[in-house]
Amino acid sequence: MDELSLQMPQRECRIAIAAAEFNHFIVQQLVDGAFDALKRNGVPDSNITLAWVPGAFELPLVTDVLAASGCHDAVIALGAVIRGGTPHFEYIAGECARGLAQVGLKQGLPVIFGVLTTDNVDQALERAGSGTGNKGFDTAVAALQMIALLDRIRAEKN
Ligand code: INI
Repeated sequence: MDELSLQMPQRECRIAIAAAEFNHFIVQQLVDGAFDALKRNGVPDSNITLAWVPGAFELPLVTDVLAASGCHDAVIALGAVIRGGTPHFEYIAGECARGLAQVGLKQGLPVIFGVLTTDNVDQALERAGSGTGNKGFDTAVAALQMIALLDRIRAEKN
């Protein structure tokens, strides 16, 4: 059996983060969590590109451009879509998730979904806290794990 377990990359990594400005007070905490996880796993700030977009709806396009640039090993998309009284939430959250999934498949690069979709601000804050309760931190770990996994699968193929 050839088991490919989750590991950290054995090489230098370059990471792009696309972050939505909407609900900035939450998204900034996700960004901080992602930077923390990347630093703890040996990725220097100089290897990280951070691009702010107006809202979650804009994340797929900028993620696509970052992924296509060839300058990054993974793109992390961070945002916070919070349910209001209208169907707006479903359109923004749905299109954002769909668009990001398409970018990853099209570009063959890990695109990591770090967009909170919550019913209220309290639920979002719970997921943007410090340490292990921070989804930004988790997405950065997932990005590195995916880079390592794809490296090993692609090396086996060659
Ligand atoms: N964008 C978000 O990132 N989160 C939200 O909760 C949100 N709400 O609720 O409207 C939101 N809207 C803006 C949207 O993402 C676009 O920036 C805007 O529609 C311009 O295209």
